[in-house]
Amino acid sequence: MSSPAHSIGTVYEFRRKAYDLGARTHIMGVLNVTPDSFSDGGRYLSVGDAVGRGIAMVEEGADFLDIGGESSRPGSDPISVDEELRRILPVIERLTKAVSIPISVDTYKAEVARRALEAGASLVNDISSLTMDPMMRDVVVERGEGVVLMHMRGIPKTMQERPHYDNVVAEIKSFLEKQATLARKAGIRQVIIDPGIGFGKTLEHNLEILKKLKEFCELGYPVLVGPSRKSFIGTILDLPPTQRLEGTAAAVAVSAMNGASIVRVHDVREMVRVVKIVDAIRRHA
Ligand code: HH2
Repeated sequence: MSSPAHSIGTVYEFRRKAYDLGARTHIMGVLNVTPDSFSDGGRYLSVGDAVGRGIAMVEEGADFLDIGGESSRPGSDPISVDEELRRILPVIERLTKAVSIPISVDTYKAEVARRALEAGASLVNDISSLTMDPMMRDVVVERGEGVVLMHMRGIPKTMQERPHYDNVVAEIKSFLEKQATLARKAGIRQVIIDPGIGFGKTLEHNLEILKKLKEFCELGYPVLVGPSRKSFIGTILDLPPTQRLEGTAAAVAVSAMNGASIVRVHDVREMVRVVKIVDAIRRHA
């Protein structure tokens, strides 16, 4: 019997270019066009500033850009489809013309995803793993080039209220396997999975996920991880989001060493350097 890794493969295609996601650790640059994201909220509110930051991240070495219009930090409230589109569409339209790398849209709303894909985005990054909007699967099948399925316990408003798992890695792994199988059966060929650092997880849960990341890779899908500047780093170091660069670097290094195909980060220039070193060590015979 062939292993899942064999049947799925690591070479995906976006914007007519092949990406061997198993060959090295890829960098996804975060671009939040929001007033309230936990670490870069309010910084890229004008279209010009957001597009400029996107182009800068490509110059710094990003392989993907992830554009979000709604913060999903713990305790955050949803915004309307219209407001989310107003924030992200002009940025996606301009960035798809300005850069050649694939752009993903960070949304769980099918209508937002549909419009973003029409505007030139390739990938949908759905923090709900296609569970929050029943139309999302069809939108990705019809117009998308792939999907990121992320695990979240509950919803952002309440997800950090005493999250509990009997076995955090096994439970998340089995959820992601189920959602990925459903997505593939629906016709989504390019599936990426993400254990969802900080989404309904305690400090201990996040540490266990990063330490045992290889277990998620066993499912055969490329694994994406987003530890960047998150609160587990702040808790350990007692530092605010603006001072979590080294903590992020440590978490990114461990993720890369443990098999992540993509790391989702704010500090692109620095994390490109971190994963280059880790990948060189990994490849060393
Ligand atoms: N984390 C955040 C948002 N989207 N998507 C994936 N696939 N994985 C993640 O870990 C992830 C994500 C939260 O980080 P950020 O976008 O910086 O903050 P905010 O949600 O406040 O905009």
